[in-house]
Amino acid sequence: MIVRVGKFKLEFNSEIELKFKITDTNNASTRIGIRMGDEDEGEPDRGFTVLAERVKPELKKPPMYKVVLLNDDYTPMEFVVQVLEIFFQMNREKATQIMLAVHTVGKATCGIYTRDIAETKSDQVNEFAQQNHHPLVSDVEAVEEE
Ligand code: TYC
Repeated sequence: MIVRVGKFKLEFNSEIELKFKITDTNNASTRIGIRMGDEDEGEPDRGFTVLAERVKPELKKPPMYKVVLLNDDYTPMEFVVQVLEIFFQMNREKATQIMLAVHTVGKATCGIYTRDIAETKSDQVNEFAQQNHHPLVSDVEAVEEE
């Protein structure tokens, strides 16, 4: 069997089966390769060496965004609680707690999502408030990366 890899031609007298077990620990992965002496570079032919190298994971976590609810003087508390129940799947107790945090502190986070989901949720809340003639506004803020 002849296998060409770039400028190399690998010739095997009989088929060789190579089996690799790659164990992923701590989100790191291992890259396995085969290195052969490059005779063009004056390296002797010593068969091949198996190399194993730990590499960083290629997938990065996506940046996350908070949907933040802002206080105002006119939106009824009951309406804010309903918004939190409908758009953020909170139960009444949690929704009341977040509504009161907004009322006393000025703003509070209702949920953390990827960018598209955060923007959609915020738009839905703002549209729902307008349809019901309340000045309630939510906004999207980037979560600081570690
Ligand atoms: N401050 C409002 C009131 O006293 C209640 C309120 C809470 C409004 C949270 C907006 O995001 C808000 N009726």
